[in-house]
Amino acid sequence: MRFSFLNLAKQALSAHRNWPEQWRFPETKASYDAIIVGAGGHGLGTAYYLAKEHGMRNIAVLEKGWLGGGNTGRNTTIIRSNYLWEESQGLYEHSVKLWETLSEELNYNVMYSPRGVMMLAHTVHDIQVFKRHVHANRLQGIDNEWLTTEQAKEFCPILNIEKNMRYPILGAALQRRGGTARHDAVAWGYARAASAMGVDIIQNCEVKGIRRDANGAVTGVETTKGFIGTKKIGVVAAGHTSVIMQMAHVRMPLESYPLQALVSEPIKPIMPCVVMSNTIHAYMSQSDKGELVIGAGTDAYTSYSQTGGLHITTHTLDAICELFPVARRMRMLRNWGGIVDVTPDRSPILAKTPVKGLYVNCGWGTGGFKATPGSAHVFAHTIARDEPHPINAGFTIERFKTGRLIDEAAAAAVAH
Ligand code: FAD
Ligand code: PYC
Repeated sequence: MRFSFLNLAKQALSAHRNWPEQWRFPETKASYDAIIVGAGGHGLGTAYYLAKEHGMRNIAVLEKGWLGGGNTGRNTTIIRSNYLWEESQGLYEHSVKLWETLSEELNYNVMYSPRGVMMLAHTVHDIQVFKRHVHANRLQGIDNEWLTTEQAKEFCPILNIEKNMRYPILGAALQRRGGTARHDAVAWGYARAASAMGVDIIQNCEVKGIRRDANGAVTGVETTKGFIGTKKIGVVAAGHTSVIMQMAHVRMPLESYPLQALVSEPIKPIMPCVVMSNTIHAYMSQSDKGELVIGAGTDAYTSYSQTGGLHITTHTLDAICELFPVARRMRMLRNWGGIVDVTPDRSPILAKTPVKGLYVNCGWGTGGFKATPGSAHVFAHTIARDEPHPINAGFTIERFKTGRLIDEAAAAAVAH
């Protein structure tokens, strides 16, 4: 189905059970060369690069809800590549470089804004960890620098640097090329460009089963719109990966948690950058619409709820009011949650699986938005060539058996 507002509206209406068959089940082909499960930024981007760089045009992206309605449309859009280990630096830096030219590439303004991401240190441990990251990044040619407390205040004048705070600010790590983008624009930009190359994007189409032949290779997916055949399936369904992989009897090292965020009423610009504090569980930036965008840590319990505990938000707002006293009289406009899937080493899985024809892209936890273009680019390579791109070669499922982990718990920058 081609990408147009009329077709999208038809698909949305087709969810209604009383519509005639031809409306409820708009044209899906009987089979595709590849099927991507999940129309978030990573899934749509994968379809785009499969079509553009690997000449695979007979592809479908299947989405149980609506395009970009998962974490892609629910996140706080922080982009950065200041991770610790070489594997992660390679992956996230690849992504930041693609962000820099993505609007031109897609002819769609994704509003990438490299306004700087500053991570606050409140303890001696924080200082040591962040300085280690600064050095590790600079050795790889990735920008990251250490700021004193006063320099941090100069970079973000609304920051409270009083010494009598609960957790005084002792310094900060700053990645100037880090920043933000517009979440739904990424999804729509990739969707439009993929569709123009012939990719089918099918909403209201939930994958309920994975069929395999006698040798174990995939042969297609059972969906709410019927069976669709394919020899290649890419699962890109953040938060729900374990459920889908279980359909092929693959057990994943993942846990799903709610993660939430909120925005204030819109105000004139007061904040020039992104500020994050893992230690006190809060981060903030200001959107181009003027809202203060505030994020919390994950809930303490696994769940598939897209809301999250209220006590988590109130804890975060306490921290925000202490860090930015100017926010104390602001009102909240709306809050929401998403479901993130988290691996034991807080790094993603981006790989082939033990099942022939089944590929998985998951485990981004609280931090996969920044990775959208880079992840999609190397995942498309992995699916098309049936082997990983050098950039994602280390992000296997097997590392949880061999012990060759990529521990990025400290770089996650959001409380887990
Ligand atoms: P999604 O956008 O979630 O797409 C997956 C899709 O799969 C969904 O649309 C879902 O409906 C679909 N699906 C699920 N099951 C099925 C099925 N059975 N059949 C068909 N479709 C299915 N990351 C950052 O880098 N920076 C941030 O600032 C940041 N902030 C965040 C704040 C919050 C509150 C949250 C929740 C997340 C945040 N993240 C952030 C993480 C980031 O949002 C995700 O890692 C990223 O968006 C994942 O993209 P995706 O395309 O893999 O998943
Ligand atoms: O990974 O930078 C990040 C992030 C910020 C907020 C949520 N995730």
